[in-house]
Amino acid sequence: MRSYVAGRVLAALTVVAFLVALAGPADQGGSRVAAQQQGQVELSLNVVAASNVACRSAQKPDKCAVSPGSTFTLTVDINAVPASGYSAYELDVVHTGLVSKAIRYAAISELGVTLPTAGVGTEAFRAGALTAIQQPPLPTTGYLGPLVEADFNCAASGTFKISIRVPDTKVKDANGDNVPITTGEQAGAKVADTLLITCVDPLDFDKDGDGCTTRRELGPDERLGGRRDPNNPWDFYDTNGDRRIDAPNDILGVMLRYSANPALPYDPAYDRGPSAGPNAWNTTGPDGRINASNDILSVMFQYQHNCR
Ligand SMILES: [Ca+2]
Ligand SMILES: [Ca+2]
Ligand SMILES: [Ca+2]
Repeated sequence: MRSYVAGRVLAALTVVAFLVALAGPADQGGSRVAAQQQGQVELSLNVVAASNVACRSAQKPDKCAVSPGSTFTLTVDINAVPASGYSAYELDVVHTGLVSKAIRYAAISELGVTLPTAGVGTEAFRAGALTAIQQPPLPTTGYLGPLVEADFNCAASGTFKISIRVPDTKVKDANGDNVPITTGEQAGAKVADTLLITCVDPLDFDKDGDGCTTRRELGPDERLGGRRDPNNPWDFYDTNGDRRIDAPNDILGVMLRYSANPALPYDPAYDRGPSAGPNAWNTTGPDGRINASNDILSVMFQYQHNCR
């Protein structure tokens, strides 16, 4: 029995070695346009929702806050694959400044042959799985969702970058050939996705990216950014990112783009939709027109509101 199991493991490693040998040169990369074409694999990083975590953007987080000293769980997800599916993957995830505590595979029956994970306790990890132990052509799967989970501790204060590194990350078709992975450039390296983790109290994190922390938005004083919604990015009328609302940049900027008689071209940064209430500044997203009631009045009501 033991030699049978050992034989199976060796066979798996042999197939993987064969697949890796087949890998050939890196994914050709290409422009954003090419990346959006069909037939590519899309991978992303996410953090499992928990009370000690807040992430910007519900669909695809790019920045998350985690309470200092607490643990969070990262997932590597596969979100899009070619119609013909895939037979194997190998992930190369770099997380400078953070040290993984545990790495687990998601229970996916179609990708049941998993490789031993590598990198626990270091600043990078590797994990891979395939559909079957046999010579190509391998069976394929169209599975979408989390592939791997990794636990981390936000021990230090600061902001840490996690990236899925390409070309060391590979996804294979039935013949063991690389399926192109959607990538972006980051500091000269190709990455399938990047996520920033800031070890800070989620209340002191600007979850919706409007310039005010969640603590400020939940506060009682609108002049300090309060009486707002920490999940509404449109309720602080800062048009230039300086985290306060003044006359020359914000109020004048909106007035000069008054749609009925514009002196400057339309820019969605200066536009808001109607207020969702109860206050004039609790506005919805751009509605394509800069008018008196939604826009000019709303920004004037926020004069000198300050989130610095
Ligand atoms: Ca905010
Ligand atoms: Ca807000
Ligand atoms: Ca408007």
